[in-house]
Amino acid sequence: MVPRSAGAEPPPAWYLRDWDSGALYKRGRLLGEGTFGRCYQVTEVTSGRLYAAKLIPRARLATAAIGDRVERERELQRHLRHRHIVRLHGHFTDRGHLCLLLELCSRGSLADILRARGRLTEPEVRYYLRQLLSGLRYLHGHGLVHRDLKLSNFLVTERMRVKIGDLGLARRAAPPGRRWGALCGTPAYLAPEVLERRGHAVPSDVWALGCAVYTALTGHAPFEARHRPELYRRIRGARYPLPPQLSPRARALIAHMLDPEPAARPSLAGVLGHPFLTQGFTPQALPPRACHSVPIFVGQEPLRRILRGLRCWRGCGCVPVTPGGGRAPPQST
Ligand code: 9ZP
Repeated sequence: MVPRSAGAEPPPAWYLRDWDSGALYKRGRLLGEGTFGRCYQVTEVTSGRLYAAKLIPRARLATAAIGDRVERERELQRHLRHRHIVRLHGHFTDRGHLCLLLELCSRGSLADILRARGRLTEPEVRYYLRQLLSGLRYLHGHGLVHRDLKLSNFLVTERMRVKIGDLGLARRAAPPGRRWGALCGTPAYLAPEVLERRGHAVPSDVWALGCAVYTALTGHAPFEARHRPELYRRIRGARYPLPPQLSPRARALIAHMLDPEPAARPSLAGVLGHPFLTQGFTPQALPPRACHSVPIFVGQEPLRRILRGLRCWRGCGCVPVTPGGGRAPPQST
């Protein structure tokens, strides 16, 4: 007999029905495998609205750990409303699947973009980081820590805005003196205090965000090792290489966010006010082609003013250049 792995689960039906509201959803393409089930693009048949649906086989929900996580994600996200946090639009069960209807971010995750690009430029990282900080300040302001910040949880919308997703591990920040002890999250981004079971508080989110900034700028994670014990030794000692291609301000920010002592790390307001964010050029918008290739910015005055007439119609500070060297015509989206 062939053992049934997660991948061998039968696909959900072509149509999914929310029997409470009567809404019918057509299943579209597979977006990827989430932690507990497959994710599909779905269309609400009457309105034509698109969503990202997380379909979790009910058999898996019976496992206490998964059931709890899904329940928590549902409960947390129901009350959260912010332009940089992925919205949960609703949930229902149909033929053995729990379906979480989430906001569709049609350009995939920053991890997908990084895979296509190798690494991102500093202006782009400033652009995304500002939005992520805004979403994270909202979460922290609601007394929540995310606990699994990483590039694959940062989702990019059609209009190139970034949103924080996957709140399955998010929890209420523990009161001072009492911190959560469980070891969870992505191993490479675990903060030293989390490894030492001193709990995950706001500074541990700042650490993970620092790891994400480093990864976006260099194309690889700050802490890498073939085996877990070595990885954890490096994290505990905060031993990582700072490649010379990084600007002094980027290095300074990373070093501050990756301070082994949680209390020494900057607050989110501190990150926002860091010279890396306040002094470099930050585009107002990014062109969709930045998902695949390096955007060209004309960020320096007075050249910027001179070339204003040449600027991209999106107002993103990029100069649309066609392969032939001429200006690209405006595209419609
Ligand atoms: N990715 C390939 C390049 C590898 C995609 O094609 C792709 C396309 C997407 O939209 C068309 C997409 C993700 C990947 N969209 C999307 N994914 C989400 C998501 C929203 N939008 N989320 C909302 N909350 N959590 C996330 C999560 C689960 C639905 N994801 C992705 C995580 C892995 C697969 C889907």
